[in-house]
Amino acid sequence: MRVLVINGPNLNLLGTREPEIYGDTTQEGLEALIEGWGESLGVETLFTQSNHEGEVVDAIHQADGVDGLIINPGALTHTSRSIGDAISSVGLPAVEVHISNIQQREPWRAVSLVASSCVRTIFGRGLDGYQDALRHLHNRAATPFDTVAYGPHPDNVADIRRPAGEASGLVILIHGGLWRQEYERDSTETLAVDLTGRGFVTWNIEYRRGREGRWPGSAQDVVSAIDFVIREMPGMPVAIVGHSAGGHLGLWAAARRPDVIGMMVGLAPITDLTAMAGAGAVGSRDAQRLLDRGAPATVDPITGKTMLVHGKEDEIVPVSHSTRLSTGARVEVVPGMGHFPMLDPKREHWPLVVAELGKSSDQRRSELPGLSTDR
Ligand code: CA2
Repeated sequence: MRVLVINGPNLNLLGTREPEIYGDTTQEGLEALIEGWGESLGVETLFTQSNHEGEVVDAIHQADGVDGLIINPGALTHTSRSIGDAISSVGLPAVEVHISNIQQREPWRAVSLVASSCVRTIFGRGLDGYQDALRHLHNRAATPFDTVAYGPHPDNVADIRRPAGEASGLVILIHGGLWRQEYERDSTETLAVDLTGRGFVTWNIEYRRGREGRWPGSAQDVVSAIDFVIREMPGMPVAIVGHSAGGHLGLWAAARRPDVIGMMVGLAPITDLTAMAGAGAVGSRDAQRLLDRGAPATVDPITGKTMLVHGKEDEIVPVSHSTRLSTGARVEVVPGMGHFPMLDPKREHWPLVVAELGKSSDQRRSELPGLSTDR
């Protein structure tokens, strides 16, 4: 796979000015980082940067022999119709990336004229946004999916991926990201692709975040997304896998639907908002906002049907969020692991999760009359 990375006006100044917004890595440094991220995914990366709108358009037209684009059009994002048209005209999947959080700066930056020509817009994640964009392009090439609306809000969507043969069960994935606007379902996509390859239908959900989300918005959407898919697939064994804040949402939602959820897996889940709010670390302010809006201080496992997997070295959500629930859940503490490797199906925790999901769907199929148990 080959991906062309296009950076627009002023991005050649990276690392020289406004480090509080754009960091201190130079354009050259950024391109070296992206090249390395590409190599670890088996994706070849090509680069171009221009301060001129017409040259950005030309670069898109000339993107021969590439399978996807990553584009940060700089301030042209907010003014250029021709860049969006050029992207649409070449018919390549393009991911729009912004280093800064364009939703939380001047109002004119929140408007993107290229977004509707792109398959995803990633913003406010710093340089990591480029890595996430590469991963998204890689995942979308690996397994086809459909995006389905489960409710009226633009964030009420989920990606469904279906296995080649008969499905052994349904896994609902809930991404994390502290209920913030800038973190979306691309983070759980690699797990969804892996599980689909193992015979599960996967339903990787989006939900309202930020001001419209948090509590109760995010939680209401998660329940709607679950109800929607189980109505569509009656009799299918159902499991939830939620990471971080998605673990919090999953544990809460699973407790609301205990008879339909066969297994709840929390990957580095947040289970105690009071502890998180008081820690004075990343996520404290976010947890406090949920508490202020009436979220329950703690979430509990559904006994006998919950597995919590947590890295001992988790730098965002301390392992105590899982170990405090070890009487009601199977808790696996993984030595030497942090918060984000939980999203990598190549890591050592994943076979444990896969085995648990398989066991629970086999058991569910044997309980449900009329469903064949042999696959
Ligand atoms: O956040 C982003 O990545 C932007 O696309 C960057 C553009 C800005 O106009 C967009 O609204 C958001 C500007 C790039 C300016 O880059 C500089 C880098 C270092 C020093 C000064 C400017």
